[in-house]
Amino acid sequence: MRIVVLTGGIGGARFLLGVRAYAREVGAEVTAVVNVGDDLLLHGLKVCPDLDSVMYTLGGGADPERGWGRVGETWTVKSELAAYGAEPSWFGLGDKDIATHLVRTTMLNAGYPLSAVTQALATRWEPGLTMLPATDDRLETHVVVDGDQGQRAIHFQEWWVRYRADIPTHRFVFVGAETAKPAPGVLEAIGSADVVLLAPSNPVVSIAPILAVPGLREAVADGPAPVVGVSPVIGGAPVRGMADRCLAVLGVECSAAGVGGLYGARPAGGLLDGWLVAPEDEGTLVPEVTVRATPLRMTDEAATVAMVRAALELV
Ligand code: GDP
Ligand code: FO1
Ligand code: CA
Repeated sequence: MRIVVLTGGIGGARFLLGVRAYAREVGAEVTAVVNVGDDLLLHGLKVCPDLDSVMYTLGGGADPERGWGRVGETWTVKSELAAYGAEPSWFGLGDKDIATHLVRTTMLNAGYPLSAVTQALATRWEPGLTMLPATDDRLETHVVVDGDQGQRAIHFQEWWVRYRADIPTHRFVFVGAETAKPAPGVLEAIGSADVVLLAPSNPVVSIAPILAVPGLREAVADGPAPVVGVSPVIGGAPVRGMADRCLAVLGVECSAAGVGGLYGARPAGGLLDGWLVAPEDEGTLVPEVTVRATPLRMTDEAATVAMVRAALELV
């Protein structure tokens, strides 16, 4: 059995812990197609937050409280940069994390594509599944906000971390998406999958940038595998993070029905065959999609495995 998961960072990484455990039980192969829209170049270093959240979480090196970055992190470089007045001061790289970015940036500068670099980094962390960036090409989420002289676009991280998604916002732009190509192996994985799962990731800034890579949405929507999504919204609120603010920008209700409707039904040109919602959202309707309610809080691996099983039983 082959399972493909489209995923962002923290929520997706926790879901993948359950997918990996399930896959080990039944002998399945897992491929995670990971968002790169959050990526940024900082102090000359290429930082890939969602890839790193997945890699550190599956490799047992993630900080469980923060969700991003390394456990037992120290911040010497950050405070030295601050002493120089180096900007941006609103985004901090940990010392251990910086080693990852140094290796990644060195390899990228030597000409290796991000997918090859990701594979190389993963030899240390042994995530137990194949991690593929959605694309090797530059694809960055920018956010169009109100500025002093009309609208301006800022990087997603500035919007998310500096402004906490709490400024007048018009839209998201996936810079580079038009000419991006799916990374090697992505279309093949989707085309030979037995099931495609949409992790309970942020639909607007984690899943949408993956689907914005030309050919990728089509591969999922028109592919042979059934597609099941897991709601990141429970009882009208994201479990953590600011997906509510992202959905508001699109004018989509922050609810399991809202997110399910945003993905849409495959027969209606959308993505979903099945949609898993929490018991709090029992009765959610998404036209032409099989909806089932089951506990969706990823409190531990067993709870997450149960979610994965429920997702697979849906199709
Ligand atoms: P990010 O890239 O680090 O922001 O992480 P993702 O996009 O992969 O996941 C963020 C989403 O995960 C948020 O919208 C949360 O609501 C969702 N999430 C986090 N924990 C849980 C959980 O236990 N259950 C469910 N259903 N969703 C969760
Ligand atoms: N999030 C913050 O809120 N503040 C930070 O200073 C910060 C630094 C950071 C460094 C590396 C990394 O991989 C992630 C980091 N994050 C930080 C998390 C990240 O900004 C976002 O949560 C994600 O991009 C949204 O998925
Ligand atoms: Ca993300």
